[in-house]
Amino acid sequence: MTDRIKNLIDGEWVDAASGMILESINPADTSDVVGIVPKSGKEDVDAAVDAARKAYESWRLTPAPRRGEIIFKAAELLQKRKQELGELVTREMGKVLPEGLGDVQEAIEMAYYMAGEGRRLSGETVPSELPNKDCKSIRVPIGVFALITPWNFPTAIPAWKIFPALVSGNTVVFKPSSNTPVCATRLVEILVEAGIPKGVINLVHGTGDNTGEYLATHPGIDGVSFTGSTAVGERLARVCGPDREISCEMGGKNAIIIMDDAKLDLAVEGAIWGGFGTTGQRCTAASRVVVHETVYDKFLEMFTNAASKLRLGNGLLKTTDVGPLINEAQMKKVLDYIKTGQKEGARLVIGGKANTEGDCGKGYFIEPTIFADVKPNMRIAQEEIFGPVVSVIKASDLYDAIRIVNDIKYGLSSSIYTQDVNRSAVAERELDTGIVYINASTIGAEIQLPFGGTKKSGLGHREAGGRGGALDMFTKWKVIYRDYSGRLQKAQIDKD
Ligand code: UN1
Repeated sequence: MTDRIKNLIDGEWVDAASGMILESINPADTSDVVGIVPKSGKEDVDAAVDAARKAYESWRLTPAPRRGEIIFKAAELLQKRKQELGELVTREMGKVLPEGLGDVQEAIEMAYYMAGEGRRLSGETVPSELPNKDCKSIRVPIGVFALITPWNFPTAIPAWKIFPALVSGNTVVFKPSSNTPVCATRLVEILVEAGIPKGVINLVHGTGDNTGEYLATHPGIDGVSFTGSTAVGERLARVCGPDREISCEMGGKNAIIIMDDAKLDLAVEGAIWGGFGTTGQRCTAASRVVVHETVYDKFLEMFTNAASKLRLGNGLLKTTDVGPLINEAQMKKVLDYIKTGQKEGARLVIGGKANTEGDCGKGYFIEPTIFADVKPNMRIAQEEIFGPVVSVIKASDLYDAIRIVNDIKYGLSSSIYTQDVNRSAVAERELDTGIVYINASTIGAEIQLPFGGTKKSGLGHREAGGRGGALDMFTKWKVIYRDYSGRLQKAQIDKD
């Protein structure tokens, strides 16, 4: 069944003013059209921004606990519909069903967490230097936010942005990826059902270069939160200029270090999950594995053996371990990187080609691919591929491994497998990434802690929860001094 999707503008579900449309296609079976969605243009974005501006005046004054209650209701609705929404994630994006359900679960967790923030959003009260005077800092909303999200977490990443933006008192114009518009629409429908007032969230479908960039640079927008490639994020930051808030969560080239004392079985499982989970299409994917030379051959043999058992297919089937790539362009990009790796002299040990056998011929499938003897400076070891391709690199000791992991333009996540507490402490201190895992893979961040990276992996504020997380993205600080002495008191001057 094909869903006929609309934009949501000022509480009304509407088509694009131009009547233009886009199709959302199931990447595991390209004959399955998941949705037909509006291809929005300037007029649609203008109307959405206007609606959000109007709604901001009452939403910012709605008590935060009340805003949180709507989000709590949305969490309950997401929970109730988890199965149906998880299946939709798999159908529209391709990841295997347990991961489709995990995508929805991440949104549920974020919704509960941010609903609670409605009763915190805490600032500080501190004593004043002067008598009969008090001082406090409070968080205030920023205004109207443009939220631009990718396709690899079609429910979770929108939830990471929408819930904290709304609980903080901002209103929103949401432009999801044109690859996963139906998942995005379901999430917005749930917020409507949960009682979000009209205009507080507006949804415009369309492509990044037209709709997304026009929205981000719109004069009625006060802040932008974007997740996607480093190239697009940096471009947006440039075109947006300095007069609006912008945070971008961008690329990664994450690495697992495997030391000679690691539990190899566990490390292999972590490398498989990090490298081939979500078909390698996570910004946290473990696309490099840096292995201590004494266990290098053994690890490579075990890793290759485990990868050879992975079954490609439609993610809705229980027998599938690895789903498709999102679209033809992405498939071509990954195949080009595989060719580049071969030309650079890396040793292809498994995979390396598209799979068009049987039902795989209906979609965009590439065999899980491992390159061995990769040199750290090769392009396949430096650039984000966003596909099921892992580079295995040899290291002589812990410091050599850390140097290899850090010697890259990205800094999102990293991991080390070791049984030695001292080595893990050194790695924790030295790895220059926003997230470090010990004896776990590079994927699977939890929502109650800040998410994001160093260097070209992130710009602006971190996402998700906790101190230093999304509330910093979606609020600004205001400091209030109240003097009830009834006389002029001069800070710094009235001091004997
Ligand atoms: C992403 O790939 O863009 O830590 C986000 C993880 C997930 C989020 C990934 N919780 O892998």
